[in-house]
This record gives sequence, structure tokens and C-alpha cells, in this order.
Amino acid sequence: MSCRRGAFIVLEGVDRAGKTTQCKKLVQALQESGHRAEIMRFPDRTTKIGQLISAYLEKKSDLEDHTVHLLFSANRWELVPAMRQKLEQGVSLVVDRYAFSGVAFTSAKPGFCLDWCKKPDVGLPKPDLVLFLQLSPEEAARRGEYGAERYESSDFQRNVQQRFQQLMKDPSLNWKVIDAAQSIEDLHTEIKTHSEAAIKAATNQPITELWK
Ligand code: NYM
Repeated sequence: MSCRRGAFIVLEGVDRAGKTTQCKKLVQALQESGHRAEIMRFPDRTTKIGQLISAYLEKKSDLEDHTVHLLFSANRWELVPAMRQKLEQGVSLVVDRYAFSGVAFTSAKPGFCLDWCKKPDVGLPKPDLVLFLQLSPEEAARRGEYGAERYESSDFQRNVQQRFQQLMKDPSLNWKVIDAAQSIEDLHTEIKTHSEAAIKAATNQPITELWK
């Protein structure tokens, strides 16, 4: 049995940056070039915890702000055994949002600091690569109306963007900032290049812990 593990690749960014489209294209391209790769997304709305989160986001229920933050984190932790297993089996994971969205969105609310928001996610598997799809609030607005879910307003997204900028100052993570205003194909090419480098570099490296 080979001990080559898969790479853990996260795509982050404000809403409308094109993360979901790019995650799908990346997994397909990696598979076509012979890698084992799978897509995941957070929140994972299929679990019991994910359903509570989904109802909250769709404004079908109200949850206290700290409580929902902890649920988003719990939703990541409940998937950790499956994630570790895949990575150890040599499958690369392409993940649409992770703890960085968790921290950026909650800390954009009044009365929350980055430090408190990071705490529940300390020790999660640490991504080998975090691709940040950078899109100005003006460009995001040009892409049409926001949806009807919670957090989908220009003012809130501006705060979220600022929080992401703070998180990106952390040199312990492999952040790559990508211009999401370029064409879908150009963006894909850039993302694929970074991802293939990360897959090569992750081989034989242990999976380490986030923010520890
Ligand atoms: N979100 C996502 C959080 O507030 N905390 C988290 O931990 C995560 C992973 O949920 N507006 C927010 C960001 C998005 C929303 O949207 C999920 P989507 O379209 O399922 O990615």
C-alpha cells in the first residue's frame, strides 16, 4: 500500500465569488488528469446539525449567534473522521468553505472578535492550500442581486471581506489570493496550477492541526 496521502484544498471567498463553480471544475480536472479527488462543502446541510444550520440560513428558524457559530463548527468536526480517512486513502479533498468562512461570517457580527470565533475550530485538520477568491463588493454587486438567505447583503459582505483580510495575515497557512473577476476558465487554470503543486507537496507530509 502506498502511503501517499491526498491534499486538503479549501476554496474561500465572499458570496458570489464563484467558489462552487470552481470547486466542481477543479475536481473534474483533477480526476481527468488521474488524481483521486472529491468535493465537499461546508455547511454540509445533509446531517442533523447541517439541517439546523440550513433552517437558520433560510430564515425558517432563529438561533442565538454564539449557538449557530458553534453549530457551524460542530458540522465540521462531525465530518473530520471521514475527511481524515479519505486523505489517508490518497483522495484529495476540494472543500467549498471551511473554518475561515466560519470565523469571517460570525466575527462580522457586532460583539464578536476573531479570537473567540477561532477557538471551536482549533485542532481541525489544517488545509494544505487555501485559495481565496478575491472579489470587490462592487464586482460582487454587478453579478446581480444577492439571494434571500441570511448574510446576503452588501454591507455585511463588506465586513466579512475585512475579516477574511485579517485571517489571511496568518503565515502558518498556505493562502493564495486569486482574482475572481477574471474569466471562469482563466480562474480555473490558476486554481488548478496551485492545486497540483499542493498535491505534490502534500505527499508523505503528515496532516497537521489548524491554528495550533
Ligand atoms: N457560513 C458558512 C457561516 O456563517 N459559517 C460557516 O462556518 C460556514 C461554513 O453560510 N453565507 C455562511 C456563509 C454563507 C452560508 O452558504 C453558506 P453556501 O451558499 O451554502 O456556501
